[in-house]
Amino acid sequence: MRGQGLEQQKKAPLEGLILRSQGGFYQVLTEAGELQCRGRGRFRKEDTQLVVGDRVQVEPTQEGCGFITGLEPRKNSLIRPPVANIDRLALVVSSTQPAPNLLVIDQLTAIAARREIPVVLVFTKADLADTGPLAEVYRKAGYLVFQVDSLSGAGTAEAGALFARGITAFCGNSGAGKSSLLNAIFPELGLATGGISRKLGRGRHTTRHVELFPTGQGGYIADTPGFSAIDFLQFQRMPAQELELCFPEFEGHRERCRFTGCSHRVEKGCAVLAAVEAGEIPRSRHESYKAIYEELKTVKEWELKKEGTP
Ligand SMILES: Nc1nc2c(ncn2[C@@H]2O[C@H](COP(=O)(O)OP(=O)(O)OP(=O)(O)O)[C@@H](O)[C@H]2O)c(=O)[nH]1
Ligand SMILES: [Mg+2]
Ligand SMILES: [Zn+2]
Repeated sequence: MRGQGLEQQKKAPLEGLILRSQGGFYQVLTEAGELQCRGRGRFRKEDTQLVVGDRVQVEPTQEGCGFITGLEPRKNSLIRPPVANIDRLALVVSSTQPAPNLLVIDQLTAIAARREIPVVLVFTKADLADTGPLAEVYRKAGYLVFQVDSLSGAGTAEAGALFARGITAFCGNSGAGKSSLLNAIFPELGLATGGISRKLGRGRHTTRHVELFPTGQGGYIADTPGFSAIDFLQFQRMPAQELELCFPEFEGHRERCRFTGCSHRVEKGCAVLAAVEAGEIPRSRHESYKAIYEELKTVKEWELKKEGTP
């Protein structure tokens, strides 16, 4: 009897947070420290994919190891980067080298809005280009914006104060400066950056996989590999008529269009178009809206069904 009790005690599942996922192994932070885990049961199969940020139940086995046996419902999730339960998405955008692609930024802000994930924008390389005009567009659209020079550290403290708490996923093109920004804010991370990798001859995509790093102040940050625009166009579709809900600056205007079902592209009496003309809605944002709308309109029903969680 006593032996059985001990056995049960030993097997009592622990609550954990997936910090890293690589090659079928998950590094899970539990009250008993970090455990290297594999999935058990349905988590071994491809249909329930576990991602970084997942809250899970773990059965410890031998020293430092365990099995994942349960998954808590997700608050939210992204497919690329594959991460769950984030408090915000930080879009890291290079103001130059590489030049910013506003359409890509606006696609990402729309996807995040669709998934009810708050977005902040960080414009990097402020030492090389004037980030002011870009910052103005996105402040006007209602986003929180930071302008940083990660090499000198200018502007990074303000951003760091926000990122210290909660879970922040960083997202942006390869070379945008995600790892450099994180190193400026959290020097103890020592993340590899483009400059270093070129010396090692590894080429693009310095960051290889998603990983949560503790900030030391209760929060976590996820450095993610750079992406190409295709990744999210293919995987995260939405009906074109619902795109207007993903542009926060349309609110207060789109309700006042003359026709219900107005697509805010060409219609007479469109209050969104009027706001663009009046300079109240940034023109580049509206251009992106139209481009994404056209793209979404061509999506077939079976493709819409693909929208979902990993
Ligand atoms: N001048 C200047 N250079 C920067 C700044 N931020 C990053 N860089 C440089 O830009 C290059 C790319 O930076 P990374 O931090 O590796 O970019 P990344 O977004 O992490 O790239 P991936 O890991 O490939 O996705 C490096 O050579 C950095 O030194 C900045 O604020 N100013
Ligand atoms: Mg990187
Ligand atoms: Zn309209």
